[in-house]
Amino acid sequence: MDAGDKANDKVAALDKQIARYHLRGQWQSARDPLRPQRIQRDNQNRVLMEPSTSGVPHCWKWNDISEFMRLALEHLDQSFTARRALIMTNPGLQRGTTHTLAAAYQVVAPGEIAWAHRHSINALRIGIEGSADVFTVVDGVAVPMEPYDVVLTPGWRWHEHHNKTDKPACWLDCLDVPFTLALNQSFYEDLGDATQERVADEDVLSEMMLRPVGSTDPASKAIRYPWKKTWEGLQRVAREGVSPHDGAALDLVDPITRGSVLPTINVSAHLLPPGYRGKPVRRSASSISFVIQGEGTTVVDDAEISWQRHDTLVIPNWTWQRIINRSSSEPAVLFTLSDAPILHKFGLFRQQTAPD
Ligand code: GTQ
Ligand code: FE2
Repeated sequence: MDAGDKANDKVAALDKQIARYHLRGQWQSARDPLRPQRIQRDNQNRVLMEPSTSGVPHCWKWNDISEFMRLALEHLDQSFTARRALIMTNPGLQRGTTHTLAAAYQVVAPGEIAWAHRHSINALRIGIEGSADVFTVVDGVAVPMEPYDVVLTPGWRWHEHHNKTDKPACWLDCLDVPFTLALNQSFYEDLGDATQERVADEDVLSEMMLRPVGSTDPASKAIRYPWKKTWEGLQRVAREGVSPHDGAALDLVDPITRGSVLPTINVSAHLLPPGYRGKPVRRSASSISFVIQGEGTTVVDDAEISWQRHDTLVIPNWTWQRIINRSSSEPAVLFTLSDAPILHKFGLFRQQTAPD
């Protein structure tokens, strides 16, 4: 036994002793305590560590989803749960679509009301099948959800959903469930009544223009981003210039802060011209894309994900992606929902592009 072994024995004994005091020596992990899971060397042979990817790339197909929504309508009593939603669980995660965000397709039967509740979790919806008679009531105001409108229910706002048509209505939900649960900050309340008392739109408008002295609330009351405006904006951007990575792209923003629509979720719209081939990019943010029209392929690390209208695909954090429009005649259009606002707030957002 040499001196080194003796020292090791002493360290092992120390490890055991301190464990009884709920302590762990930093020296116990062979790797750095910062514990990123990908260890590499940079071009000067220095240690370079990166986070692992949470979850895997995956695409949920509209063909499957629409059939399951039909069955959910057939088999589920509306009072069974507050919402009839198909939550997309990432095949590589215990919960969530990404490690921060959860997306779901939600269906509401003709004449049905999904009762009023509120939660600290932030949520938004993208209309798929709907009309002016499909609406969410947010803090007493009815907000119509037509196809591809984006409707927000920021944290702790009362909301209930109505379908006053004779056909099932559906939309895509996106919520910051895994993020809020990881912080153990999930608060929830039922209103008790199915529906809220309505307030006049004018009251809300005047609230938007006036702010009590001393109030620091920077949040605007903008709740609805009509598709018509988004589409006009996309076409304008497409004429002005197309990004090498994201097609013609624009962010939906809060009209007062000019920041993301929700504190945790950014919404961007993308138009890929016919034959568009994006260059590789990777971001520390994770994202979920919903296809509005067209057909394409997103190459994520080594996986090729083909998508078409109303499919939803997930791009995990820190994976290389490049996006391709497979059609040589039709544009492809997508919404992308990302957790980038969380990362920006803490100075953690990173983006890398590949050399040509
Ligand atoms: O529509 O209020 O997919 O509260 C999950 C939780 C939708 C909603 C979901 C919800 C909602
Ligand atoms: Fe909700």
